[in-house]
Amino acid sequence: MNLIQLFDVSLRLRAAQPALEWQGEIYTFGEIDARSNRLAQALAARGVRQGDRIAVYLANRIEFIDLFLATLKLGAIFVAVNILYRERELGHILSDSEPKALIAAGAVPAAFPTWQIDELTAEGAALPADRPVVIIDGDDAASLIYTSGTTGVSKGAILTHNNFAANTANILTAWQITAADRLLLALPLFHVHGLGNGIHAWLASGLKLRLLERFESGKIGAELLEFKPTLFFGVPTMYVRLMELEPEIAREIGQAARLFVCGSAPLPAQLMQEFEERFGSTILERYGMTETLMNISNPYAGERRPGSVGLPLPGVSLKILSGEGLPAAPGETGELYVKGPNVCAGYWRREEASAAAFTDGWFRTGDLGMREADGYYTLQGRRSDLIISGGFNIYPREIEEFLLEQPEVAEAAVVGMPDRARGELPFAYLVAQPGATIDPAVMEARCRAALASFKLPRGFLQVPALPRNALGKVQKHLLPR
Ligand code: MLC
Ligand code: AMP
Repeated sequence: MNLIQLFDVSLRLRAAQPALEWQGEIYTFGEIDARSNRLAQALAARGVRQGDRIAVYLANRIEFIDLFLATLKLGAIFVAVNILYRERELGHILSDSEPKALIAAGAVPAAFPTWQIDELTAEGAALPADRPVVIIDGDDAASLIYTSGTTGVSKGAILTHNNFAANTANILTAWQITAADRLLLALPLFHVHGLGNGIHAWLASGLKLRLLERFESGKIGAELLEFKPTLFFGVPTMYVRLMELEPEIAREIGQAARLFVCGSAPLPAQLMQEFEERFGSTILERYGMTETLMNISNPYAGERRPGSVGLPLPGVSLKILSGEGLPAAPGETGELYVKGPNVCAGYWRREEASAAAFTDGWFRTGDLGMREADGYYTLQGRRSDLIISGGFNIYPREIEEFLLEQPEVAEAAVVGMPDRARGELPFAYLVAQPGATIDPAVMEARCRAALASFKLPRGFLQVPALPRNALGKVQKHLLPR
């Protein structure tokens, strides 16, 4: 089955029902279907064909959804790009995925053929709302989402229609999502949390969605009070921000809601407890990855265990291998491997990296964890030095490489510092070239211009040398945090 066939339970069967609230307007599922049909016609008129990549550099807005559906309807591949990316990061994705075009609103920080979304929408308005006739198989690629995996450069995880369909079916059943739900979505749509869970759960269940351009802590309380969602998906930082709401407001929001789901980074057990006291609702934590979509979730009915991510989702196989590559005993820490219909088809045009990511058909997550005797899984960190800040992944190596390009820098090591709200924040230790001095303000300005804002190191400390082991490898764990 392809995703459009899955979404037709809403797009066609609930055509007259309200589907989406966006900036005060209400759109029916039939309108969502028609808008994306027209946009698909406009894309086809510009030469987009099945298998082409369409890169999308947009903040959350209704046209993001139109483009996603239009791309799928043409059998093309949706390349979602983080709107916070700058020239360097965007340039890499464009040269790697070779899209037919980059679709944006306004100027983009890349020299690449760009189509303006407003022009495309206007072109589509003059075209019939007929759905393109294309045969799309479940194993066809639906989307490329860029991530660095456990090591190395950013690579496009190939997510097929079947991957997303399996994930959607799983979360609908696991979290009992139905057409009666109301979802307030403030997550960015360019990641699998917002797209694969938020948008797909909406279209496959027929629930009512209110989409926000982004999560703003000063406005979220009013949105929650007004829309009264039954369902909310967030990263831990969002729950930290929600704790700033007044107790009476929190209680009212909690009474209207049926379920708060949290993922993309560890949810501190204490935050879960404080949230429960304030909102009267127990957050359900789950664990996923770009390459695998959702793997493990606390149960809807049953114990939502603080500090644990719960039990494997239907069809998802998990194993934990200890340091020696042997199956870990209950309570023993090891690396998590995943197999199932949710796991991506590999990395776009990177056979070596794809082969390295799988061992005997099992995807190597790079996450460390253990299984308790009763089957609950607990995550305990990562094999790589990946930093997660506000739910956004940061690969220290990418920042280090940029810092090493600076003429006054001889050595660089970026580590994650603990942060109450964002989980971690990047921090740079630098060794200067002989005779040079490092000016933190200059470093900050250069990083700000070249990197997405969440990657900006919160400090640049010049040190005489980096701690290294006998083999010369930097021992990051010895750097003060
Ligand atoms: C954050 N910023 C944004 C933004 N989100 N800018 C534009 N659009 C957005 N959507 C920028 C801000 O400008 C600011 O930059 C900095 O990030 C912090 O923003 P803030 O306003 O101070 O917000 P804060 O309260 O810290 O909350 C940040 C946040 C954001 C939680 C809203 O980090 C966020 O949306 N995170 C979600 C990430 C996500 O979806 N991850 C899922 C990956 S998939 P400056 O320059 O002012 O500092 C995955 C798999 C899985 O991991 O399991 O789900
Ligand atoms: P991404 O590559 O952006 O999809 O991020 C995936 C990573 O986020 C995983 O490999 C985990 O390290 C982390 N992650 C996701 N959910 C959780 C969770 N509930 N607890 C801890 N880490 C998580």
